[in-house]
Amino acid sequence: MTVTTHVSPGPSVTQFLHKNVTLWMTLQLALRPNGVTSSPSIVFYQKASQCPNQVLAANLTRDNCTVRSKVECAAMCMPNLTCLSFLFDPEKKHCYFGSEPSDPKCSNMVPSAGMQHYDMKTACSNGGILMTGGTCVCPRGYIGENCDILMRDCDDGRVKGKIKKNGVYWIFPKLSAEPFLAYCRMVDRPRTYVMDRVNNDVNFTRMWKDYKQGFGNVDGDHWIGLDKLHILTNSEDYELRFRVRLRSNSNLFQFYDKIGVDDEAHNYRITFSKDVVPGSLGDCLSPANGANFSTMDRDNDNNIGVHCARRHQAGFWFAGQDCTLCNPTGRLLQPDNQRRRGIPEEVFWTESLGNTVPYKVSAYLVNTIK
Ligand SMILES: [Ca+2]
Repeated sequence: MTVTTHVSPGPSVTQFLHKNVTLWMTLQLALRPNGVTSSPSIVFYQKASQCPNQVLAANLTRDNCTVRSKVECAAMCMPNLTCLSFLFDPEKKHCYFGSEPSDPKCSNMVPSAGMQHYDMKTACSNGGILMTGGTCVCPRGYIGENCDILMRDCDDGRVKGKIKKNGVYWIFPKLSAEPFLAYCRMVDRPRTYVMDRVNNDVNFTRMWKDYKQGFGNVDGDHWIGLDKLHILTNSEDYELRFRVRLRSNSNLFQFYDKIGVDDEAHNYRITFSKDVVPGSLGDCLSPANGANFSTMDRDNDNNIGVHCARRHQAGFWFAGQDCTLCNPTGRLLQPDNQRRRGIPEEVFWTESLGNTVPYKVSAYLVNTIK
């Protein structure tokens, strides 16, 4: 019998161990124990990361051989179809084989400071596909070695899940009761989109209910919804970034740090750091720091004589005598001459843009570097 074994955790094993996630062991058998040559097969074993310092309680068979390492235990477990897990006793150098894996809630396990427990990996969770090498290709939004967790936001998916492809993902922020869809751009500082207006095929002149729940196509023009924005901004520390694209295709940006959006009972009041650094786009929101959200059917602005949302045909954080310095959710007219028409309902940005009209508008959250 020729058994070639190698521990194959890859270069990031130290990182994994520090994070107490999973240790991978890859075994390759060139020859079956009965002497019959077969194509190499690979089985993967993993530590039950959800059950640290615990081992299987029952259904164990001890092998009396002395082994050098857990890799040898894995090599003995692998060809036995009833062996679904094993324990390695590093002190006595013995293997114990289990006919069951650890329960996800660790209910069939007992504490053990010394022994090490490994489960055979037979599949990936949540519809993930097991690839050669033991990695799982996870469905959108799922991350982790087994696709067993959903990413909290786009940044989480990029950093922990190593996801590089832009698109729509399920995210599950800390304070959310359920996962929801978000558009992610997986750039160096990943963006969780709040709104996108690039195709100009979705009407943004909408009522309270729509702005609350979100509308449009998550992979196209859309508004994520104020309830989700409230959950996101209370779950992590973010900067809110606005991007305006001009007809010339040049992009202009404005950032707002420490962004917070209150809940519906407080009219989705917006707050952010008072230290606003004017970007290439220019500051619009500063006069609205602390303002309520208003829509066509809800006048929550503090302008007594004017229903600002109706004036601007938009849903936004309007406040003060002038209602707003910009109107990113107004009517996107995209005129050929690139000039503002001068009507309150059109999309416009601040005086920093002069009469130049935005052609595309996006807003997204970027995680603050701690
Ligand atoms: Ca008013």
